[in-house]
Amino acid sequence: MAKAKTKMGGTKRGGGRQGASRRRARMPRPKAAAKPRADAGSRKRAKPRAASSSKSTRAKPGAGIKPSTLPWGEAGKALQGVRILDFTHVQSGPTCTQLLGWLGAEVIKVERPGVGDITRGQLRDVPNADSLYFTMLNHNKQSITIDSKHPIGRAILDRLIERCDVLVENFAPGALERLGLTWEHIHKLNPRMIVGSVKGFGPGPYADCKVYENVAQCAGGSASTTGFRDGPPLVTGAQIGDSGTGLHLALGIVCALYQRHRTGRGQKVLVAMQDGVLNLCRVKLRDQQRLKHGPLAEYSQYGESIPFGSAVPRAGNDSGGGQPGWILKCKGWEEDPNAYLYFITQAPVWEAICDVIGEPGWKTDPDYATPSARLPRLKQIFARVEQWTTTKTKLEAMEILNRYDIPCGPILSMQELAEDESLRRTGTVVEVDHPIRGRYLTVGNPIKLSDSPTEVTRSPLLGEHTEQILTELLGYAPDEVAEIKQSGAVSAPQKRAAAA
Ligand code: CAO
Repeated sequence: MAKAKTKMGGTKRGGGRQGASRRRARMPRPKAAAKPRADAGSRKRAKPRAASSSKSTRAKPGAGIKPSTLPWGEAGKALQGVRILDFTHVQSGPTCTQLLGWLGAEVIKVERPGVGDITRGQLRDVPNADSLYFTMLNHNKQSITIDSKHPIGRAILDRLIERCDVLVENFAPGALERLGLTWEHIHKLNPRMIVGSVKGFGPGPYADCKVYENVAQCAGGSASTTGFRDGPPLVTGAQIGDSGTGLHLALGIVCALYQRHRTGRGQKVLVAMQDGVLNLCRVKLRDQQRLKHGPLAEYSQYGESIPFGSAVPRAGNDSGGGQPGWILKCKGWEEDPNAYLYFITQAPVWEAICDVIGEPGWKTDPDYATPSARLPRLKQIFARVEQWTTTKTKLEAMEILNRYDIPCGPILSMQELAEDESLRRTGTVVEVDHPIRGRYLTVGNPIKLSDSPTEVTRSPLLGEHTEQILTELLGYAPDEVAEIKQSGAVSAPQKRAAAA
């Protein structure tokens, strides 16, 4: 597999998840193929201690292990040894399992034969190649095709459940249970299994709804607080409903793995997209409560003497914190839709701001000298600052403002981010090779661990690892694999028809 290596911590070589999995693949096949490994998820697992013992609950997993003497970045990956059964599709679930894969987990993606994750074919830019939608969310995974509703497919899944540490799914509510994969069934097969789920809503009136990104943004409080006061609610480009929930789920899973060291048992981890979005909008729930005690003085509508209603209003480009900010035009704005800069009138650097924009008198003028005096005049102040920013490009302005620690941010386009050399150096933007689409650009792992460098490997082709997983991981003999293929449990319907 093509790898785009991303390093940090001063090392040039890493253990390599793929390498690790290849090494595992060469190990002799387990005798009694169906026998699960006893130490799923941890190579050397101490006997689980009774969770009720106060002594044991204080025990630190891994305490007593001597610090590795291997060079930084060469002591394996953070989640090495963790095997994920990945039932995810579209964006929220795949974000979670991709992240776990980047952190070193072995991720086995189960896909419907002949079809796969629906995003393989969505928004296709290259004929017959998996879409960027799919490739950019499914790095560092293997793909096995299984018809989960076929009895033999179900038997294969049971074997996988026995051998994995975590099952992750984001099916519609009830779909996993309809497949027969209830918590009771899974837990009976593998008491150590952690089951991570994304759903649109938590238990309650909407629990049965299917949910996509923008639905979650609307239901989680983001849309009602995004946009301009006199316009309709807006959704954001950041995928806080899907990717945001996937990130929350990944954290929950890692915590459950950690807790399992003490308890010896798995648990369910649920993140509802509405909850994930609301968590990201918590400052707006803060403001909702502040409203009871008076107007929100840092919102520009306060300065404009527009009364507040009973719910938090949309605040345009007002800064979310107590430091007033706004997006200002820069040189070239007439032609370039991204020639803008976010400018914050942070109180401690107010005097420097006055000097930079050429208004030294504002330093002592009682109408401008204090934050509270400025609040009713923010519109006028930003108009004056904009007179200055329109004489500079956004990067020139940033360079000057940074000299005085004046907080600001250029509005960077996707084109600029794609070409940004520093993001490529850190591995936040990486190029990956794909056998059908060729080289493409993707976002690498934004989480940098100094002892667990990330290697971004390309997304798998549909069913690319089916045979390998059946034989090497699940221990099926060649004649059994032939029978499985013949049964149609792992092949596309047209192949099944041909086989019949
Ligand atoms: N073999 C056989 N059947 C399979 C299969 C396989 N390998 N993989 C999936 N299926 C089946 C499921 O079992 C389900 O069957 P039933 O309807 O009979 O139970 C069926 O495929 C459809 O699954 P689904 O309902 O999850 O998919 P959908 O396209 O209808 O809905 C989505 C998609 C995302 C709306 C829904 O899955 C959902 O609400 N998920 C939870 C919230 C979520 O993650 N949303 C984010 C999506 S990204 O924007």
